[in-house]
Amino acid sequence: MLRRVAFITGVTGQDGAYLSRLLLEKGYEVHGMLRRSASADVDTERLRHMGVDEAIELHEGNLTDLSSLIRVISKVGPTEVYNLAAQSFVSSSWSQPLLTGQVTGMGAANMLEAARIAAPGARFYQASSSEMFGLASQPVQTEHSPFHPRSPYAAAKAYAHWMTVNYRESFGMHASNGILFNHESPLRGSQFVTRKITDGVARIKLGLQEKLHLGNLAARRDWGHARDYVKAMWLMLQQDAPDDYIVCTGRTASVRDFCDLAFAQVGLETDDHVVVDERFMRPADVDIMVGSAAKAKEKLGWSAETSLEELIREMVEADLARLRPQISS
Ligand code: NDP
Ligand code: GDR
Repeated sequence: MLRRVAFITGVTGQDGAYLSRLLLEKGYEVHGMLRRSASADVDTERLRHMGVDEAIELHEGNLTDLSSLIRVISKVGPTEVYNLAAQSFVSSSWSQPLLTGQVTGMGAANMLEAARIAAPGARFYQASSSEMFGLASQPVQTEHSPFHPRSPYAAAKAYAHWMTVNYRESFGMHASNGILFNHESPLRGSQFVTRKITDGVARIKLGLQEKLHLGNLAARRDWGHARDYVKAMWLMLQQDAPDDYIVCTGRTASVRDFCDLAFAQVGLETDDHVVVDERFMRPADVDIMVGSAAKAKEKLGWSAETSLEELIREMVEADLARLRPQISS
């Protein structure tokens, strides 16, 4: 049988956990990169939650250290490389703009170089982002819409995106960009607004907290489920030719709408609990983001399977289940 070996950077993040499980189910040998930290147990929590921590092999490395990338890729010999690692929190990209540039932008260039040198035949996936559209000049974003990044994070992702296109055109690499819109799950980091809301709703319901402090409630996003979106990543690398694809639901909702749905699930009201707090406002925000996944549907046969209501229900239930032991002990 054909050898199928995947190497995933950012394997300890939300998407890394879902993608690892998907690839293992498909019979892949899965390797991931782990950056050293003092809290290694916490780092692999999502992989444990998915039940895949024992099944994948982890290698130490860092996106900013090209030598580590070359060494690990040479050792693993991947047939597919998924570059998911990034400083991915938009808000932090204003307080750490240079680090964000080095990891999210230059880190992707390091990965392209490492793959070109150490695994030239491997197919390459770059985690591009809808944030690149930023101050959008068109109501619905397509693969042809112009970029207007609104944060150091988005500017770094735009560089990584064009480097991926450039390596495809310059060296004939099978390198594709997945321009993914916001996607969430119970494994979403708790700083991101959706998980902050579902965690807050669960805490308030269980009497562990009274108020939820949020920033811009009017911001609108196109929110899908990470479980659906990692399927699109894999499909991109199964195509004969590399290309760039938007992955989204096509539906937009505001942060306020998300709150209303999440609070309603536990019989509570947004207005009784949410406090608008200047600390969570951004120097520049993306006011509205919605895309068209028509190309992904046509070429990859992909479309989002989980509705916003289903996503919110799953996230609130997971946070309630996680927190309940705290009130009974
Ligand atoms: P997470 O923030 O959950 O995960 C980021 C991962 O990158 C973690 O594994 C983290 O490791 C790792 N990482 C950070 N810095 C480095 C570094 N210097 N070297 C090596 N690894 C590093 O992100 P998501 O899973 O949500 O997203 C995956 C990718 O997709 C990211 O590139 C993100 O920018 C992009 N994206 C995400 C979208 C979304 O809505 N989720 C939408 C569009 C794009 P550690 O665990 O040690 O912190
Ligand atoms: P985003 O996600 O910036 O879209 O980036 P985030 O959930 O952080 O913000 C979404 C919107 O909600 C508003 N908001 C708040 N955001 C946070 N984090 N905390 C708050 O309290 C709050 N209140 C309101 C924000 O202003 C914003 O408008 C995510 C990341 O996963 C990126 O890596 C990815 O590229 C993009 O999605 C697509």
